[in-house]
Amino acid sequence: MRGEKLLLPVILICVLGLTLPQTSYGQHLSEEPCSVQILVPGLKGEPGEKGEKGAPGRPGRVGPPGEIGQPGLKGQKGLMGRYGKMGPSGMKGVKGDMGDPGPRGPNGEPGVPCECTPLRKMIGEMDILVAQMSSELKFIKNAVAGIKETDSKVYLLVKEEKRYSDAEGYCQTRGGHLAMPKNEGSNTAIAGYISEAGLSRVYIGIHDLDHEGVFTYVDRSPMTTFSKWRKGEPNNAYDDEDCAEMVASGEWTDVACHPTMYFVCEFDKDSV
Ligand SMILES: [Ca+2]
Ligand SMILES: [Ca+2]
Repeated sequence: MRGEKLLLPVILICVLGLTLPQTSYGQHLSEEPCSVQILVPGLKGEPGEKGEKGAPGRPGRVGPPGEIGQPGLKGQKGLMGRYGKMGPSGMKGVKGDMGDPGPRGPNGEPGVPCECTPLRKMIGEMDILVAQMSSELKFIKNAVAGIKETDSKVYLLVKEEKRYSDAEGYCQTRGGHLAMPKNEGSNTAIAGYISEAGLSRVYIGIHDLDHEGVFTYVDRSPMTTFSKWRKGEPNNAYDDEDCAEMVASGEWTDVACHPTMYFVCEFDKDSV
């Protein structure tokens, strides 16, 4: 190979010398005519000295990923971890069954002897007091609902049906009497009370219980100048009429004392 390369340029120089026109180069060639020369490669030279070590080459390309290796052997068991944080409180559970009764406790100290009879009596009196206060409250409610008055008297229509004696007792308990009209003014006031209430009759405080035919007021004060008997009354019908009622017109009638009906109490203004 190396011999052929050397031979070719020598041959070319010879051809040019034959064909080119007259030039300075050609004149020069013409002075040394072309001759055939056989070029033989020389003997192989002695090996040169070893060169210096070259610079390090560039890194090669990254190779393809290797195959997945075999699984390693199982490691040793690790140490116990730390305690975790306390969790949130759970929901309240269902109430459990009642436990067995505990042992009996020691006896208590002896108590104070009970004076029970006075206590029972006191309780009974308090019950009565409560009943009276309830009745008073009802009385006050009635009074607030409507009460009639004159210059000296206050009249209260009691809408509870009672016998004559019970009605008077009711009025006395509250410091009064059944109404005792002793003049036209008071009689008119009571009559108005009856008619306004839409009633037809009420007990008033007049009777002849002590002496038949001799009517007095319920406080035993005598009847003097004023009376308002309806025509034909008092007639002591059936020989059984010793009490008096007032009808809506304001007139009086003697009637039996045992039927129950509404009534009118009167109170002195000074005592109210
Ligand atoms: Ca009579
Ligand atoms: Ca009569």
